[in-house]
Amino acid sequence: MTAQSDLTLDLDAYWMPFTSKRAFKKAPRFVTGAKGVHFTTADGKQVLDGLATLWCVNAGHCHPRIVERIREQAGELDFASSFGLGHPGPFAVAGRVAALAPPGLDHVFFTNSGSEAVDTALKIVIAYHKLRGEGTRRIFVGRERAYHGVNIGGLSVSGMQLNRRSFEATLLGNVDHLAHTQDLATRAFVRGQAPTGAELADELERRIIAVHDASNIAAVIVEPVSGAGGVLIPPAGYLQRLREICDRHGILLVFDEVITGFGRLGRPFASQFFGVTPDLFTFAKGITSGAVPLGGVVVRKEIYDTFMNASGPGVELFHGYTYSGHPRAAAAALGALDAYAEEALFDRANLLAGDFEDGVHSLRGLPNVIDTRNLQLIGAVELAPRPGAPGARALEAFGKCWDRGVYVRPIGDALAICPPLVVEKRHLDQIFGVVADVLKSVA
Ligand code: PXG
Ligand code: PLP
Repeated sequence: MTAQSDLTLDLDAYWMPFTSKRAFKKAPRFVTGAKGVHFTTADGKQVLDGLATLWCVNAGHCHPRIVERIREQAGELDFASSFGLGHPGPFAVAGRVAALAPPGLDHVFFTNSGSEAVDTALKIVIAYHKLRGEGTRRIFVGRERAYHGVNIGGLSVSGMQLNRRSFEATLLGNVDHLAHTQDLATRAFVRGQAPTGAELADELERRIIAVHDASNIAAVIVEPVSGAGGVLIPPAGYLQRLREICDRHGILLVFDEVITGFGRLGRPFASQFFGVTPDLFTFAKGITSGAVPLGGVVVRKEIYDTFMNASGPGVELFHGYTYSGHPRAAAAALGALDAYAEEALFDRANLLAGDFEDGVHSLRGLPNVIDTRNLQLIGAVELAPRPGAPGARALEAFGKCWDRGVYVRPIGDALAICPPLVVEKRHLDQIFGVVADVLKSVA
C-alpha cells in the first residue's frame, strides 16, 4: 500500500485491536514500509523501531532470509492441513525449536499466536494431570500484572485489570494469582535483577497452597520477565524459588516466553538465562521475527510420553487450530532461525546489554521519572502519573517520541523499550537521546 492510497482510505470499518479508534481517526499514524530497524511512515519519514514493533521483530524488518523463504513457500505449497496430513515445514521447525530449548523440553505444538499458545498450554496441563489420575488438579496460578494473551484461558490467568474488567463474567473460576514483583519503595532504579524479593515466591506455599491444597493445583504460569504489564524484572532467585515450590508439590511450572523467547535475554529462551527449567513453555512473536503469525508450546518429554502412552487408541490430544503448522509460517520460522544462527543474533543482547543498561538509567533524574529498569535488551522508564489522569503522561511522551522519529510503547505510565536484536549502539543512543529530550518537555 502506498502513502498516497492511505489518504483516500476509509478509516471506519476496521475495528482496531487495543486501540482508541476514536483517537486514531482524529490523528492516524500510518506505517507503509519497514526495513531493518526502521519504519517508513505514510508521509515518508523514518521511525526507529524501539520495541521490535510489538516485541516481535528480533531479526529486524524484512530480513532477506525470511522474505526469501516466505516467497519460495508461497509459490510452492500455499496450504496443507496438519490434521492427519503432513508437510515438511512444521516438522523441521519443531526439531529446530526443540534443539534450542533446554534439554528435556523436546516436543512442540503449533498455534497461530501467543494467546492460542497459552490456552493450549493450559489445556495440555489439565489433560496431562487427568491422564495421570490427578484430575483434582484444576487450579491455575497466575500473577498480578501478568499478560497471557486475550483468550478466555489466558485472560483468566492474566492480572491486568483493564484487560479483564469487562469480561470477568466469562473468566475461569479455578484461578488464583500471586503478587507481582514490583516495589518502587524498595526496588527502584535497579540495574538488572534486584537482590531482594525472591521471598515473594513463597506466597505460593504460604497462602495459595495453604488455601487450596497442592493436590488441587495444576500449574503456575508466569512470564519470566513480564512485558505488557510494564516490564517487570524478576528479583534474583525468585524464579528458582517458584521452581522449588512447584517441585515439592507436583505442580507444573509454565513459562510464557512469548516475549522473552528467541534471544531477548541473550540466550534462546529466558529459562536458559535464568537457569530455571519449566515443564512447558509458550512462544510466538520472535519465532518468525513477526513476519507471519506463529506460536506454540514446548513440553517436557515426560508430558508428551504420557499422552502417547496413557491416552486411548486414536488421537492423543483433541486440540488444534486449522492453521497449526501453516506452511508459510513454518517457512518464515525457518528463515528467522537461519538469520538468528548465521548472524549470532541471540548474542546481540549480551553484547549490547551494558550500553542498553546505561541508556535506560541515563534517564534517571529527568522530570517525573520514578523508575528505570532493564534486563539484557528489555527495559522501561516509569513516570509519575498525572493526578487524575493515569497513563496520560506516558501517552504524551510516546506521541512526541514518534514525532521525533523513535517508537517506544506506553504501558500505563511506563515507556517500554525492546529494540530488534540487530540494533547498534548508535540506534540506542538515538532512542535514549530522543526519550530524554522528550521527557524534559513533558510536564
Ligand atoms: N503471552 C505474552 C507473555 C505476551 O506478551 C501473549 C501471550 C499473546 O500473544 P498474541 O500473539 O496472542 O498477542 C503476549 C503478547 C503490549 C502487548 O501491550 C503485548 C502483547 C500483545 C499485545 C500488546 O505490550 N504480547
Ligand atoms: N468456527 C468455525 C465455524 C469453524 O469451522 C472453525 C474451524 O474449522 C473455527 C471456528 C476455528 O477456526 P481455527 O481452526 O482457525 O481456530
